Amino acid sequence: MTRRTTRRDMLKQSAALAGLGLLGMPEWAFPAVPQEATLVPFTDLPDPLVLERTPESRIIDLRAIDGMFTPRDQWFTTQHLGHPDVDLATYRLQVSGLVDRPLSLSLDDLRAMPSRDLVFGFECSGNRGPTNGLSSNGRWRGVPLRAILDRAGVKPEAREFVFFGADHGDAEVEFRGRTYTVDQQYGRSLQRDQALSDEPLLAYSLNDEPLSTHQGRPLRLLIPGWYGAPNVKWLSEIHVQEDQYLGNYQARWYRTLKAETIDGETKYVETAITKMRLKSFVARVSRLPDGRHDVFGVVLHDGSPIRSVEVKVDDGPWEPATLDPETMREKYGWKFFNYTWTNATPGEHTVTSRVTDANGSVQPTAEELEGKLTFLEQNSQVPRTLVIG
Ligand SMILES: Nc1nc2c(c(=O)[nH]1)N[C@H]1C(S)=C(S)[C@@H](COP(=O)(O)O)O[C@H]1N2
Ligand SMILES: [Mo]
Repeated sequence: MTRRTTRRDMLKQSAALAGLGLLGMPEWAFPAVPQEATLVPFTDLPDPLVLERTPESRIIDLRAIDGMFTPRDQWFTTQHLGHPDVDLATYRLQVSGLVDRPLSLSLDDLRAMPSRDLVFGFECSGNRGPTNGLSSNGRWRGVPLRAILDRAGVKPEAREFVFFGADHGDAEVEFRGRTYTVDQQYGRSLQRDQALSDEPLLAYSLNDEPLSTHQGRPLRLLIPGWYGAPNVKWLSEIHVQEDQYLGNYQARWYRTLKAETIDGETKYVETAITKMRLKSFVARVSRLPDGRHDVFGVVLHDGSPIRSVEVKVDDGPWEPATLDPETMREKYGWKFFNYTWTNATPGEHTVTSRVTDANGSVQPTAEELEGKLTFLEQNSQVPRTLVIG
């Protein structure tokens, strides 16, 4: 089942979005697409663009973003082992291993605990341009992980906190050139200081509705500022142990191999997929009635304050873009930016964005990322191509 998004659909959508613009926010008009604005098609996307939309996975169409929060039924979604059957009536979250009081919590038990909201947008670590549609933003609600662990009482020797989903299935384990296909449960782990920090959330709702099956009903782990993979869906067990957890989706499937130059010497390093690497991308370009063009885009990051977003047309200078103050209020949400392109000439152009954070990290170019051999964490600048008529 795939959904075709034709250019005509997109134009209809932009007209539908326009009504919202009439609410009028003088400095930041989002969506900055007035009624008469027309989308300029990207030539780096096939037309029509066919985005994967199966019952189990969904890639979002960035050109259709029409608000800060991605609606629950449009959130991007993916997983490795399909959707497990979870019976909500008999569901229990088990907390086991190195704890003083092992727990078995029903949904009612969880809902009776103090809850907290979290605005958090994330992307799959495999997300990349030009579609970049494995990303979304939402308002989640749930119980802080810390509260559950405090209730269980973590023993002093506990080092590793393993989070298992209810999903399992055949997966490949490679060892010295041989591959073993064995049944595996989806699992991810956190170290002690990460697990006991105040940040991780066990979420049961998204945008004020219970999680859908896609989002991990009834309960998922969320680690603000991190990539998608650690946000374990259909959470069924938290196992506390001393040894390092080496499951497939922790130790092998999700890692990055890259060359680093240390004291003039090239070293190859392997790192785990944790915090999101600073990324921005142009999501759409629309022609305004007065002939100017609006460049609208998105920033994804680990929650460090954003210093600036800049936009460049062809090989011109980097020009400052405007960050949307509403999205800037949320530490872990995605951020929107706008740039008004005033003197677009007919013909082919590229439009590129780059983001810089307060730590001085600058979104790299594709060339700067060449030393990264594996494809995850692809956060390079994406030059979008289009033709002005
Ligand atoms: N139990 C479980 N949780 C999982 C996965 C999975 O396969 N099983 N996939 C992870 C990956 S790789 C991503 S990108 C996110 C996707 O979350 P979403 O479907 O809510 O967008 O879920 C993560 N959590
Ligand atoms: Mo992912």
